[in-house]
Amino acid sequence: PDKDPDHGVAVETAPPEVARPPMYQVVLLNDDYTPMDFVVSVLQLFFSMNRERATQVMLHVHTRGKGICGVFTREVAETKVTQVNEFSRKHQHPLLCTLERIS
Ligand code: TYC
Repeated sequence: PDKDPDHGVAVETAPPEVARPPMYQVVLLNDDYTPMDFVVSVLQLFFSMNRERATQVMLHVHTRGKGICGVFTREVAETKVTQVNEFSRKHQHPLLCTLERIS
């Protein structure tokens, strides 16, 4: 039996090419009716933000009109958008979020 099967020959291979998937921002939109507390809860529930960060993002959206909740691959971003919009409708609030492709 061969106790040194590679015979000491080093073969250098090129590093594997790994493609980065397209990324999508989930963008939250302001409206005049959704209570601030509800928006903060949504950001905590669906985007794993702590209360302090969720409040910052909510106030940014409230004053600037829209804001980024997070950046995800397409399937994850689409799922977040659907979950937030269905949750808002279920609670009878007009809160909307959308998806924007980046890079
Ligand atoms: N503008 C809303 C209010 O004054 C609060 C709000 C913030 C609503 C962010 C939506 O994405 C939003 N009650």
